[in-house]
Amino acid sequence: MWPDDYAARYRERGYWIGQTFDDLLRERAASDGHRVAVVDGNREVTYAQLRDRALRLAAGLHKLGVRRGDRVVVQLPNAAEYFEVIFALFRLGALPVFALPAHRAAEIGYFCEHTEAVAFVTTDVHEGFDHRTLAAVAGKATTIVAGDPGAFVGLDSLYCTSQELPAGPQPHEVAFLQLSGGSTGLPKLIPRTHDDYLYSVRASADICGLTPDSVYLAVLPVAHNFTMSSPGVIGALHAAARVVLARRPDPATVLPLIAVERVTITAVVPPLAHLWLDAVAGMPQKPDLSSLQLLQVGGAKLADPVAARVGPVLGCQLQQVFGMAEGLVNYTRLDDPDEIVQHTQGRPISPDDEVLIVDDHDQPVDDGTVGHLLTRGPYTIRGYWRAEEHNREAFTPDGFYRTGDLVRREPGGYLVVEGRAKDQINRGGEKIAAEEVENHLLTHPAVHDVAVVAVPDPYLGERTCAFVVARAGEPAPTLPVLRGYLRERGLAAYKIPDKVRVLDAFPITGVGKVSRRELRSALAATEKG
Ligand code: J2J
Repeated sequence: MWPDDYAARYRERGYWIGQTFDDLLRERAASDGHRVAVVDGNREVTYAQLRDRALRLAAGLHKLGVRRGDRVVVQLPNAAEYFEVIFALFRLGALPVFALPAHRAAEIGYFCEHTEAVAFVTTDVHEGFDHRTLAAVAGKATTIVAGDPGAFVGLDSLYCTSQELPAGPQPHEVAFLQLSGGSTGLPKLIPRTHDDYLYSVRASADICGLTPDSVYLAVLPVAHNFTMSSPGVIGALHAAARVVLARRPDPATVLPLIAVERVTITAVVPPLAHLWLDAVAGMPQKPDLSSLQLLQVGGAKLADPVAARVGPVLGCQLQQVFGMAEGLVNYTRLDDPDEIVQHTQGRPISPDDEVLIVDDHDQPVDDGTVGHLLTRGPYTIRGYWRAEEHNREAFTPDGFYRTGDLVRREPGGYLVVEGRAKDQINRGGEKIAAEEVENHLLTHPAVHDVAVVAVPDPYLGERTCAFVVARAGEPAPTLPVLRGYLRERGLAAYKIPDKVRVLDAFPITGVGKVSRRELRSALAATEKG
């Protein structure tokens, strides 16, 4: 948590206003109750209905034993229930732990165990996968299912007639646990408070020009920090705007939705922007995208040629967003010149976001020189949840978060992302911690040693390659064998390596570590050859 003098300053400057998520929805239901908050297919939920259903669900969850401070793993697709569940938990002061729909037994089991979750809320079948099977790894958590519950508790059965609820949480308390992209063996959890998160949401809504007439299309998973807060679905609710949910991100689903719902703003990762641009450019009859004002692109570096096509092909403005679930979010501004919008990843939200760019010895570098990005501020965490040892490495003694990103600063404080120092693969915006995948692969009998690295990819930006040293006397493991093995271990599909290369030994750096750089260039050389 923030030291007292910082907390006092953030309050004095009007960033932390003492609002909880429950306050936000209550205020919106009072001022804009009749307006539509969420559109999910044919279903429309008004602000008043959302508030009413969230309270009834809070009562049902309370009856089931969910209490203030308890953790609840939430894994839901882009559906209206998501909002009812999270606002019910916010009302109780129970902490949602935001899992992604792509997560499988390995991740869900870990989240439930590590957070000692009392409940696991998921869906029945989504994208061909039966999420109810994950109940097997939920441990002590009660499995609650939206849709057909099978043998488990049905979410529908929990909406009680309104009843007295105990006092809710305080604004300075942790509201939820968000997931870190991570670079270590096990995913880290990010504790965000009502005060700090809602500040970033309000400021983001302002920067992105949201008004009650805005229509925000949620394309990426709603629980991802970008979709949730930059300004995302919570920003839209803050602005009394309308959230439209896309069940899938493909052009065939999304383009008609934009036309019919008169969407004004949406957020995507670079490969999706690329896909939409190609789809629209190739259509003889252009879809009606006249309502779309702003396409936000973030999560991974946007290539210059793609950035240049957004305006001409989609007829809307581009905004680059460089953010992280740990806090700091940078935006290009709506009135910035094209030069800045197309070639930088924006500047921080807050005048009190402290940005340091340093060399390998933590010494500041000159503007224009690439260095490690460190940051501290009114909505950037000071430590991961229950991860004392890791926190000593991930934060400086004076509380700066080491983002692991390599950036350079341009005039006006605009940042350009130049690379990464952390052992992470950014596969089209989906983050993969190399060590997490390595630890799974090391349990395979034919694997003696392994290093997982990013390899460049024209579409996704990066893909994953596992370099493997085979165990003596064992047949060298192949890509299908290792992929099948990881799937069986219940690892999310996006973390499963795209390539495998078997080596006799690893190149070693001066300090005795496996040289990932040499592995990457060896792969680039063999691919060219
Ligand atoms: C290059 N790298 C980027 C960008 C994120 C808004 C937008 C994105 C996220 C997000 C988010 C990048 N160019 N434009 O939470 O609120 C890489 C960096 C960063 C990491 C964070 C938000 N935008 N990145 O992507 O927690 O490496 O958040 O440190 O998933 O993504 O990942 P994540």
